Amino acid sequence: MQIDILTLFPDMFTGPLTESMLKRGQESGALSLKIHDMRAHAEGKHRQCDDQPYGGGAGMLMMAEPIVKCIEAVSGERVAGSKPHCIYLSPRGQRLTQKKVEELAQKPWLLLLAGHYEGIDQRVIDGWIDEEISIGDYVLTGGELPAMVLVDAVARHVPGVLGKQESAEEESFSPALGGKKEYPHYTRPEDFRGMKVPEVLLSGNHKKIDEWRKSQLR
Ligand code: 4FV
Repeated sequence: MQIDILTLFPDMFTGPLTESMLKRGQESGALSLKIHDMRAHAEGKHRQCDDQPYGGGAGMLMMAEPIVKCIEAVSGERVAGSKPHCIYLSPRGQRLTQKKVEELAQKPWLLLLAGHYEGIDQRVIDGWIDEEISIGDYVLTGGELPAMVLVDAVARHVPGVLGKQESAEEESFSPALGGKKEYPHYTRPEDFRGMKVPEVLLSGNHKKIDEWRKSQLR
């Protein structure tokens, strides 16, 4: 899977997308993450990317041109005919769920647009965005963190990203658990400061362990 992220703050992605699972996913070639600075596509010596909202109101808006020029530059990078599935992260979007995550993980190419300030010119959404997605009903300073959340959640379902010992199968919200929140987990030591591991988990009786785990789903 290829994921292109459009942002005015490319340095924000160093760290979250370059460690652990996402790092391994890129090294294995299963995942290709590219960060694009939209300011590089802005006109004029000041490379202006934001301006005042028509109709007045507080704050600034991201202008359409730098965004669209960046989308077109990125979309044009691959074989003709194939285009990325374009997502704008915004509080007005549909809520990101595990179901949506697994749907997006089937796509070969995603383009994530991270807005800033009060948002972006609506004409970009109307003309170039396939869907708006929200990570929750609260307002952030930018779409960068939501983009990272989406990349992390989706990448786990891309074959070759999770190592063998890691599984996205039996976990919260997964079909394997009927979409429920997963059961409690324990590891060594058996006795941690007097707090014991439930006996059934030490029994080796996998039927009883499964029954107990089913009883603990939320
Ligand atoms: C957001 C969210 C979010 C709104 C204005 C960025 C901010 C600023 N995105 N889920 N919640 N975005 O708060 O996705 O441009």
